[in-house]
Amino acid sequence: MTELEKDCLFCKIIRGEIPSYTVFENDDVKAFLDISQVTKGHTLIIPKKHLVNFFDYSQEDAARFLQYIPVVAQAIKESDPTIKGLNVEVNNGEIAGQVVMHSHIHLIPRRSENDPIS
Ligand code: IU
Repeated sequence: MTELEKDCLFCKIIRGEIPSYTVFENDDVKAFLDISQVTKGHTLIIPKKHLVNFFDYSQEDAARFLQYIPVVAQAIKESDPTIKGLNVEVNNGEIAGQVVMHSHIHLIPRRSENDPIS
């Protein structure tokens, strides 16, 4: 394990050193509830490989990890009949609002036009 992986918050979540509520998990990715949910069910999908953001992805990484976005989106929608839609958001780089430097994709369920959304 590299020093980066040892100290990375989301690598610690993958290793189970920090608790999280898992929504979906396999050998490639983990999806878990965001600690500060914009709407109920706000989920983050992260690759188990430590990639900083999309600027770090090879084509193989993209094919391997991003295929799970619709899989998790469908699972979230099917889990709650009040969910009518879902935003998929990715912040790449500090200037774009990225705070945690381990790649993550936000899945934010939408139930009404008045849902708070950041
Ligand atoms: P951002 O795209 O890097 O800005 O999003 C980081 C997200 O990680 C943000 O929505 C936080 O609420 C979330 N998060 C978390 O789920 N658990 C944590 O321990 C920390 C941040 I720190």
